[in-house]
Amino acid sequence: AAPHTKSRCPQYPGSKVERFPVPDDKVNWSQNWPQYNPVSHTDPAVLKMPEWADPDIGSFHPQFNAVDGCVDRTSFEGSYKIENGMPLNPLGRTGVTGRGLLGRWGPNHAADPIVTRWKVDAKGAKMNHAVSKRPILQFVSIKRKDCGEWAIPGGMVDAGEQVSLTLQREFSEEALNSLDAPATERAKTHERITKLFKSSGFQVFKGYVDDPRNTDNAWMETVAVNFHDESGNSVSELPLQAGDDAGQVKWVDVDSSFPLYASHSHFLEVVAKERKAHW
Ligand code: RP5
Ligand code: MG
Ligand code: MG
Repeated sequence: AAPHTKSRCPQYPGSKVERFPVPDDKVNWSQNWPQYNPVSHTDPAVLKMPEWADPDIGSFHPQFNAVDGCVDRTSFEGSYKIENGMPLNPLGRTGVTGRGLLGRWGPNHAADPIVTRWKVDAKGAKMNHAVSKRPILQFVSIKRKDCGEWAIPGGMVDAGEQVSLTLQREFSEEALNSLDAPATERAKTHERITKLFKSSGFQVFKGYVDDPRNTDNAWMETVAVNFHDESGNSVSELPLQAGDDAGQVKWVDVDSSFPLYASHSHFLEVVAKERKAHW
């Protein structure tokens, strides 16, 4: 497969910054490339130092490749290199240095909850795909407000937060709009979905995400977990409502032709194969 691609998208998201074009054969840091001259970019929102962001390098000396206080700076991809005090993207060059829109130097940890059910007809019978003849899975997908792409309702692991909590919290915020719900309703929803999220789920992926926000010094990593509502009477019965960084939410048929944000399509392929569903 080609090395990270979305991490080399010509224009950096949310900006007018153009990445230094990196051809496939120059992505790997081991390729000597003296002409490489990437632009440095860190979004003003990050420089304002909200709680989810690190200070700029200089007086700031985080512990890379370690759990640094509440912030996990270890990478699922192994030990990453530090050059001039800055961590190097383990997948290679992206054409931009600095942090762009990402808060952390090095790995920025996220969690992706993939909530699925079987597609059924009016009588409740599983529906098979006309071509593959396999049953069709559906997953809860959100339309991201930042770029308008459909995606898994994932989000960043807060400092010190357990990934299992991030999975349920982000799903509740983005697909059930828990942030805007009154406390009583929020408690009810919490109770309804806790059973599904407490089931261990199927770990689909753990590692680097080919996210358009990645830079040479900051990148996304995730743990993607599939929670499957086999009988269709758990989350399937809850009304979906988009919230936080999600503009829309709906059940989407799992199918290779449906374009998704970052490497999310790859995660769904793994789920489809595991559940012997249509892909
Ligand atoms: C992707 O960005 C991850 O796979 C996850 O879905 C998402 C987390 O970022 P935000 O949704 O918080 O922007 O790389
Ligand atoms: Mg979120
Ligand atoms: Mg999100």
